[in-house]
Amino acid sequence: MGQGPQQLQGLIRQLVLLPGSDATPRLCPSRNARLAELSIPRVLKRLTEKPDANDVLKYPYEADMKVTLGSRPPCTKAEGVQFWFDAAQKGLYLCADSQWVSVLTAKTKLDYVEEHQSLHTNSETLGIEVFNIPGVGLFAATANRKARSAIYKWTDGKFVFYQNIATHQAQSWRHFTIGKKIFLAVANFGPNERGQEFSVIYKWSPRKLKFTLYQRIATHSARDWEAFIVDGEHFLVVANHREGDNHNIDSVIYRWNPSSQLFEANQSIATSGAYDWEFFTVGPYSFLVVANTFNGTSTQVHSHLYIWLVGAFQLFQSFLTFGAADWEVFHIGERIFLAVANSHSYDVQMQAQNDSYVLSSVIYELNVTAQNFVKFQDIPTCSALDWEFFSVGEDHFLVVANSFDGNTFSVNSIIYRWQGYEGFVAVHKLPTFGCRDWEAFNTTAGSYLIYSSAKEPLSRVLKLRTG
Ligand SMILES: [Ca+2]
Ligand SMILES: [Ca+2]
Ligand SMILES: [Ca+2]
Repeated sequence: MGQGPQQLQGLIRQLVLLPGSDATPRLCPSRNARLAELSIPRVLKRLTEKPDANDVLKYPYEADMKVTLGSRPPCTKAEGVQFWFDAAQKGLYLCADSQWVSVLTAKTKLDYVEEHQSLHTNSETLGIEVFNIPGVGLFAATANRKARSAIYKWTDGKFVFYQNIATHQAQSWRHFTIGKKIFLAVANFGPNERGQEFSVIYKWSPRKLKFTLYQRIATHSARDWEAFIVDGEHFLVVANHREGDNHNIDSVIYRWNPSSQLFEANQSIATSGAYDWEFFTVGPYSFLVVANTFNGTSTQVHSHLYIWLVGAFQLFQSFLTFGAADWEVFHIGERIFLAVANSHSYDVQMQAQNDSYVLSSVIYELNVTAQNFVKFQDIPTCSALDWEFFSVGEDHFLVVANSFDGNTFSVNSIIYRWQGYEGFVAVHKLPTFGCRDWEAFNTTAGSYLIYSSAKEPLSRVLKLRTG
């Protein structure tokens, strides 16, 4: 690979490059050089996989194929098959009928992140919800520990303060819509000034251009709201964490009553220190999964997955979890995964041996034949509180909120990249402090991540560098 930096001719199998030994950084010494280095072996890997019947890879690709790396060579009726890999654009072209035809167009690749904005918040922030109001803009609602939580509006490429809302140890916000109505529900962990515990649904007023109080719902140390639709009906479910010292209480599903225009209790589900609900569908089936954190003596409890059958959610599968704080569902192609964030292994009886924050969080995959989720991958985490899945081009990523290792809140959160049969592989470390929640979002200017800190009044927006 050392010779001729502009043009290299050879057989395609000679192009399988070892990481770091690749000449493309010298071909295009730009700050994007690493991208070329990343993408060549991937492109070639696909090339060497079994060819699709209907694509150009049916050509015999060992014997007579020539690859040119570098600037565009002439495309003539040369003998054999001629490819050109455009290292700058990361595209692979085939010479056919005297024309270069794109074979594998370069896809957007992630070159990781850069600091974009330090968002100073009212107080420490737990959950962050990013949402769009059509015709108005992009917003972020932060669930702040102290007396009020804030809503920010994306203005000139940054989040700018927009509205304060009185909350009580707010844990998370959930945005949802019903028809044209736009709502935002907050999970209040603490009681109000009069000792009453309520979580509150706010509605966007198109006239005032603000969120205004819509409905209060009695909750118990609420951690999370999830909004979803089943059979055309709108629902909300709250994660009731505990009532006094009792963690084994009901969480409640509420159904939107179109006549009263209010949410009404519809089904109660027994939970143990419920922390998070996640709704998803698989084909015609609707599922709801709860993260159970603690039963009063142990964090080693089952978290349960429910399926909607004949008008109610019924137990479908149970997972042993360790202080489960978040479930994240995501799709990669046809495959469906569920990731749990395990935050703490603790058991009153085995306290000394067993109190740990450094433990595995688990990714499960739906096995359609067996009709259940099976363990796909263990990922070591440090008191994981959130998983966020996002995609860049054709690549898929998970970022984990690592919050605590038993000694310090200064721990790295990690981005993992989907690498097919290798599963998720750690590709990038991000120093975080008491990291609580990650959200991915897009604007016309690019893709971003935002994360909150439950330990300092500072959230950060990161811009994804893509090439
Ligand atoms: Ca949730
Ligand atoms: Ca999540
Ligand atoms: Ca999140």
